[in-house]
Amino acid sequence: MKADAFQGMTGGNMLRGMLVEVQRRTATVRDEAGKETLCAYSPGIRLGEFSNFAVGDQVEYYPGGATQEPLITAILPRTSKISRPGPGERHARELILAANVDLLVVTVAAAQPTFHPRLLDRYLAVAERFGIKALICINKCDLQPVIPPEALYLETIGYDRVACSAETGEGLEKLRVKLRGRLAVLSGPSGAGKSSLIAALVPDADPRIGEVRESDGRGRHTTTTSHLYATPDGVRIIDTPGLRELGLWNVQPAEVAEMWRDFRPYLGKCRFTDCAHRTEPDCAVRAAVDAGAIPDFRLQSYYRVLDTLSGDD
Ligand SMILES: Nc1nc2c(ncn2[C@@H]2O[C@H](COP(=O)(O)OP(=O)(O)OP(=O)(O)O)[C@@H](O)[C@H]2O)c(=O)[nH]1
Ligand SMILES: [Mg+2]
Ligand SMILES: [Zn+2]
Repeated sequence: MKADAFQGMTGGNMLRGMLVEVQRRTATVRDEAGKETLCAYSPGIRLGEFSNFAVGDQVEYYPGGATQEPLITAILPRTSKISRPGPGERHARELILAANVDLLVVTVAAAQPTFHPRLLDRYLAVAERFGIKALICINKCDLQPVIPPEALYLETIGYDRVACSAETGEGLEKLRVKLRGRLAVLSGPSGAGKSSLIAALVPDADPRIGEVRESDGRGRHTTTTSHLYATPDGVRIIDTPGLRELGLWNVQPAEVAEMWRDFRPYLGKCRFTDCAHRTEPDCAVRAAVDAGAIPDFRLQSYYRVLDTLSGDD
């Protein structure tokens, strides 16, 4: 359909809104006032570099009329994205999981599932890769109130943190203040309590919440699609599935080291320019670890991500 023909049909009555949920044939658009409209995609739309429609995308849409169903007609440029590899051969295509977010809330549990610093580091690296500010959210502090030393260290290198409990409500007000005025995405392993936090923060939200399996203490991948929730007081937050594949593929080892912000002062100072900071002699990063300037867990979590890239994990 030609653009002007479409304009004629809709009377030029186009609106702007943000995608709150994306399905194969339809997407839900939310306008400024909070009104949601289920729209089909305009057949003529070309996604090109946008790859796919994603939660958080700003779109133009026609809200529907007597002869025409609601239709999304255009997608507007993104300020940011987070993505994962798409299905198929060598993950050639990227799949955008959320667009235009300006805060990545790395959500982990203080216990159940067990706290692993390498998971925190992995998600922080994702934020670094996509140039999005990160906030560490340690949930389930009702089960384990002591802040892990690794999280204390991460604060010293500039990562903001909040400890909270979706169960008791502790720390939620602090979290709410940090979320206000932003478009945030909750990311982190399955079972950390992302959906539970949404349910506690957003009135009327009713996300699915799943038990942590008793047998292995892991989450059950309860959330399967991303969804954007909003409150009247300016909190906009996207719930996502706990995805391992998030963000860190199709990158070179040298790029991975850049995502460890405490490594940066030492990069380029190793004897070998292509140093992977493993066993090479005169490695400035390992020297910094040996000297206690960087804790060992950071090196271990960096190795873990490198191993994942080469398929050993
Ligand atoms: N004790 C305690 N349990 C919690 C807390 N937050 C969530 N849970 C429980 O943890 C389990 C997993 O919660 P979900 O909110 O489904 O976790 P999720 O991060 O959304 O998991 P996925 O959707 O699978 O990625 C549920 O049994 C929740 O009741 C908390 O603060 N304290
Ligand atoms: Mg969930
Ligand atoms: Zn090195």
